[in-house]
Amino acid sequence: MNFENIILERHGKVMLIRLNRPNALNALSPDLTKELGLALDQLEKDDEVAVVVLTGSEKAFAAGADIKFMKDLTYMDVYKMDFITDTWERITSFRKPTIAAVAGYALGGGCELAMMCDFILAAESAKFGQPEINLGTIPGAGGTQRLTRFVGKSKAMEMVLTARLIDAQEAERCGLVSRVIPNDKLIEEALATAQKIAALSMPIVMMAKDSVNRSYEVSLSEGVHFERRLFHSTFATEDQKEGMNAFAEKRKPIFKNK
Ligand code: DAK
Repeated sequence: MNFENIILERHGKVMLIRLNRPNALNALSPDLTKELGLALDQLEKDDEVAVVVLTGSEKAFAAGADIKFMKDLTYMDVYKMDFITDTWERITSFRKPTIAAVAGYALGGGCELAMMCDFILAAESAKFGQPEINLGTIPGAGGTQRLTRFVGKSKAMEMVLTARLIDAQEAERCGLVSRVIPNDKLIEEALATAQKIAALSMPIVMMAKDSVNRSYEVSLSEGVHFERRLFHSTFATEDQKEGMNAFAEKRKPIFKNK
């Protein structure tokens, strides 16, 4: 399938998706988010793809939802089209690991999209923010919820109420991103990280992702119970036998995704 607003690059078992609306700083238009959803549908079924890395350009991961598209929409328009829910959130149901590699602006919906990925690697140039308040609206793709869980109430409130942007270092300090990487190494490092995951047992990686994500939805005891059941089930896989036998035999495991 041909896409106009995203570019797909295959790197072995890793698919790099580049958001590609350079003239609008990758503003998330309906066409772009629709293409992203369709691409993820395809990649979910593709056994040759183990991990997805989502990135933008050096100047912008994404500067938010497309303001020029949104500005004249009415309440009935956004309600009837189920604006955002219909396409944007596909990435949150994607079962394989997703890494956001963020350089430049990740604002509004751009920050929200990055937070929907499993983890964020930030270039030194990255700037995160939820500036919707300046436009007379509020975050609509999970910003008030996910940001608060990641960085805590005080910083989330300040960012949402004042539109203050935070840089990569501050984002790392407060737990929004997992690591800060030199600008010229971002994609290389994101791909290397993704390759490391792609070399592991895919079903076990998916269980680990499922279990971490569960912690955001349920109580601690329910979450630990869920984890325990998945942990037990790993012992029904050939890859668990291979992983532990390889350790005992002092060799590298060869996982078969079984
Ligand atoms: N939408 C559309 N176009 C955008 C854009 C955006 N979000 N951000 C930038 N652009 C366009 C600019 O208009 C400009 O286009 P031309 O004028 O050249 O045609 C081009 O990209 C380059 O931008 P600038 O000339 O502004 O570049 P600068 O380097 O000077 O500034 C900037 C970069 C990122 C600081 C600035 O572009 C900026 O402030 N952009 C807007 C950032 C923003 O406010 N993001 C939040 C968007 S709102 C919902 C309703 C709303 C939402 C969600 C849900 N529901 C109804 C449920 C809101 C979500 C959002 O994300």
